[in-house]
Amino acid sequence: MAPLKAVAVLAGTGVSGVVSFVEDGEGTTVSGKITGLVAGEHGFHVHALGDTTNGCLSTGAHFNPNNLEHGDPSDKIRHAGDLGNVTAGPDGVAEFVIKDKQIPLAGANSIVGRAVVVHADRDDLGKGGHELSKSTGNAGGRLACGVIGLQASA
Ligand SMILES: [Cu+2]
Ligand SMILES: [Zn+2]
Repeated sequence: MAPLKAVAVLAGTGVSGVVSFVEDGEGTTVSGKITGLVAGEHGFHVHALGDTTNGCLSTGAHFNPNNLEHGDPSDKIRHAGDLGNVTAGPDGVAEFVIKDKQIPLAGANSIVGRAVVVHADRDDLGKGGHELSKSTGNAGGRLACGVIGLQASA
């Protein structure tokens, strides 16, 4: 089977980027570049809905097909959409490659048609002790988002 490919073009106020997804037999590789960020870590998730009619607010909560609490991507207890943080350098650019096994591009838990969101603040990965830690990682506002759509496979 040829790898499946998808892409999301992120748009927001002053923040933009492109995030690519490639699924092969090993899982999904997420690679991207986001510009216009404040230097430092920013929560990065797949949200449940591909609805941007009200900007990134209408993309819903973190994609969570197994009804678990928010966590670190390496945790057993996590939302499927929990991809941790991306880190922007002093130039405001985050470039990253993330490998994950919970975000397929086909099948019952496919992320195609959902959205990827980058946040204002660091995701505490469920461990911050804040009232929002176990739901959102207390990652703050939604800076930019994009709907994940299929791309021609390689
Ligand atoms: Cu999010
Ligand atoms: Zn989450």
